[in-house]
Amino acid sequence: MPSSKHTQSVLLINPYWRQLTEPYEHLGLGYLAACLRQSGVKTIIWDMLLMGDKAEQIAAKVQQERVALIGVSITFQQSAKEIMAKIRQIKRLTQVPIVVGGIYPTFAAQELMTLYPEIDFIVKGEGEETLPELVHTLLAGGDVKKVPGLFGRTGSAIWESPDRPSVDNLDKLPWPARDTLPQVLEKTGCASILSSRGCYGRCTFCSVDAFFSRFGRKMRLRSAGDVLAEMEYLQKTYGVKNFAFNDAEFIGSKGRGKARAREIAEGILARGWQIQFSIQCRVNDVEEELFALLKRAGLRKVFLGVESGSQAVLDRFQKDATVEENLQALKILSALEIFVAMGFIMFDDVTTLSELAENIQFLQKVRAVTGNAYLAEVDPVSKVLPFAGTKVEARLKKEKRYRGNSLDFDYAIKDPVVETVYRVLCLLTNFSRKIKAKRGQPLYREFDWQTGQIKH
Ligand code: B12
Ligand SMILES: C[S@@+](CC[C@H](N)C(=O)[O-])C[C@H]1O[C@@H](n2cnc3c(N)ncnc32)[C@H](O)[C@@H]1O
Ligand code: SF4
Repeated sequence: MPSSKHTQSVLLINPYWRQLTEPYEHLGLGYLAACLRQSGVKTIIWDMLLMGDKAEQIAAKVQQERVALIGVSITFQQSAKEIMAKIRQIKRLTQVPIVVGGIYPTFAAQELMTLYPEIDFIVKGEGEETLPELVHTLLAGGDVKKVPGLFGRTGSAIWESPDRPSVDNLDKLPWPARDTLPQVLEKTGCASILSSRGCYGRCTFCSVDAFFSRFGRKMRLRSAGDVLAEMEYLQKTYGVKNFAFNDAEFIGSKGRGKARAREIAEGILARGWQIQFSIQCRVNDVEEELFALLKRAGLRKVFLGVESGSQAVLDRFQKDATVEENLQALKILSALEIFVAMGFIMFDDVTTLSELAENIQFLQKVRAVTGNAYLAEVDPVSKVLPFAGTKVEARLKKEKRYRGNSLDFDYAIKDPVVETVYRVLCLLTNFSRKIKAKRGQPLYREFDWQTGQIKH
């Protein structure tokens, strides 16, 4: 596209969701912007939390920048209803074609397009190749049905083009655009970075596995060299000192994954960088020697998928981990003084009273063996959410126990006594959270990037 003030552009929106109060970098949109710009398309990122969430503000930008296509990301299924109401307003004011993408829209495309005529396209899977091809086809007046990786509509009919395989070699992708980084850094002190895509696990509740397995290899890793080069760029260009690795599974497979994690840690140490970083990983990734090395390199916080203190539940979730491995990982991380936030799912649709008791005993044991100083609190009312595309969703639907639609779903726990326990716990937890909020106390312990200490 020739560049002039009359050039048409694409506006990528990270929508507002009332549950998210802290800004973060939307790396998905950063990657899409980098690819669009590489293909010559002027691209603007609009983060509603940072720039404003009024449809009128967006409509004004659309007019000012001659926007030809609006792209909206739906990252969290629970936020979709709120976002769709906003999309409706934006469409009414602008009449510009709207494309939606993300893990949730990929699996709920038919439903979303049927309920919301405001959506013109949904990109299935990763958008780095599909979105630029869609934009160029639209601008050239070509046949969009020939673009792989899309849902679209012609009149009242919804069509779907074939899936597009994901980009296999992640090192070939441009690094994500960092338009919002200065503002995010000012507010949080931390930049995000993505060193892999997908996960080698197969948990029944997880939409990461469902999404990435569908379009290519379950898990892809960037090379350590490419990751270190991006980290260096972020330090030199933006003064970044704290990195949140966004990977759902930072370590990866036993052989290559662990070797790469080691290479990244050694690379940081060899360069003498004084940085801090956080990761997410599985319990069976946690080995003392590797994590001691990562700690020396700056690892301060781990989000760990513990999920349950009952082996029967771990097996039901296809977690491929044991209660013993859970305890062992927590012990190692606590001994290394690395802060841990546990992914813990207290309830699912078939939780029994004895499984609940096992969870409580397990959490007591965790406190005893770790000393508790480096652990965030567990949410007592966490419940499996049947996200679109997951095995849990498919089963609940098959058993006709899934209520509502993907924008507003619910299910009852089979055992009525457990269901009652869950409801009472919800009331008590909400009450105690309100009191904490009134007193200005944080709901959970958190690692504070600025001070390097745990906030109570
Ligand atoms: C980092 C992260 C966060 C960060 C930041 C979010 C972010 N977007 O960066 C924070 C900490 C805020 C966060 C919070 C939560 N998260 Co989170 N998070 C992630 C994680 C691990 C990585 C996100 C990421 O960087 N992806 C990488 C980029 C490249 O991918 P992407 O954004 O999906 O974009 C690509 C495609 O989807 C597509 N695409 C996306 N948008 C668009 C838009 C258009 C127009 C197009 C064309 C294409 C397109 O193209 C992009 C490029 O390939 C994901 C898991 C995952 N791997 O995706 C979970 C994930 C998104 N989180 C999840 C959840 C549930 C949460 C929480 C709600 C959990 C909780 N109960 O607290 C909270 C949020 C609310 C709260 N109360 O705090 C779920 C969402 C499930 C669902 N289907 O709804 C996920 C998928 C994890 C999971 N295991 O299921 N999260
Ligand atoms: C990225 S994983 C955590 C790190 C690592 N991949 C693991 O699983 O050990 C994300 C966490 O979010 C939670 N989670 C994901 N999908 C969920 C769902 N459908 N319902 C409830 N919790 C969910 C789980 O606790 C899970 O451990
Ligand atoms: S290990 Fe974590 S990211 Fe992987 S499938 Fe399980 S919950 Fe999802």
